[in-house]
Amino acid sequence: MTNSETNKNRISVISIFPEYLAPLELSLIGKAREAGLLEIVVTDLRDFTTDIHRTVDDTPYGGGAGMVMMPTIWGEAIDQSAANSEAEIHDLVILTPAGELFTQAKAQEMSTCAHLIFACGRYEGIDQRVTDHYRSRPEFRVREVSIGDYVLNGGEAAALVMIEAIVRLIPGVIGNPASLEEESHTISEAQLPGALLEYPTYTKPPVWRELAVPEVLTSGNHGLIQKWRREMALARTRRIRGLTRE
Ligand code: JFE
Repeated sequence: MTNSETNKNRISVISIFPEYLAPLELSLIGKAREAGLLEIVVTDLRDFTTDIHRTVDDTPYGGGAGMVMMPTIWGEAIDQSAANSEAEIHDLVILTPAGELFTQAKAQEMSTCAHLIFACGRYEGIDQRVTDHYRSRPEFRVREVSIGDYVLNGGEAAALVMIEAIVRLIPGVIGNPASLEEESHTISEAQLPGALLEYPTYTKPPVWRELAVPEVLTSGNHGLIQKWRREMALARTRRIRGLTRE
């Protein structure tokens, strides 16, 4: 049983920079929250510190540059986030450049989770025992996730990217169901190794800076348009992704 058929989806985000998550109030995600389709709870990791300096990091065992986030503080924050949710399973997402790559297929899967918890680290990341501990608890599913092969300063921007990709797939969130339906071809193809890129799109005016809209699109011949779009998608896919298909 998936959550979207029963409860409201909850997303928790834990960070030392909760203000970084302010965009979650805006646009599509903000409207989904207002409509009661989705609950987003942003927590300041420093609320779980116990010392006067509100310390969340310490030097790495074994030496090396930078600081590592302490498992004690993260454990308290994640436990509270789970305790405040009615979900039976908590999907803990730990952002890291060393994680499995986030894809459309994973966004689709995560859009059915009752309670997603995003752990946004900073510095050199979070003590590995946080991942290992929650993997040993049956009420948690733990994934270490990367949004791409480049290094960010922390997990917050990666969490924003993932949440945007996930939330638009929750039933009822997108205002225009046709745009998701049309995309369903793309979604199923995006999961295949030979994914097809989108064809180019045009709107008015018919000529702009001496560039005309391709004639086929104004022909009214829908069969020809479909064939042209598929050919453009294939050509673009070969050119950009270097794939040889069909
Ligand atoms: C954190 C950092 C050098 C981490 C752990 C927490 N796709 C993606 N790129 N970067 C991240 C995700 C990411 C996510 C969380 C993060 C980066 N950093 C910085 C720097 C090595 C690291 O290894 C801290």
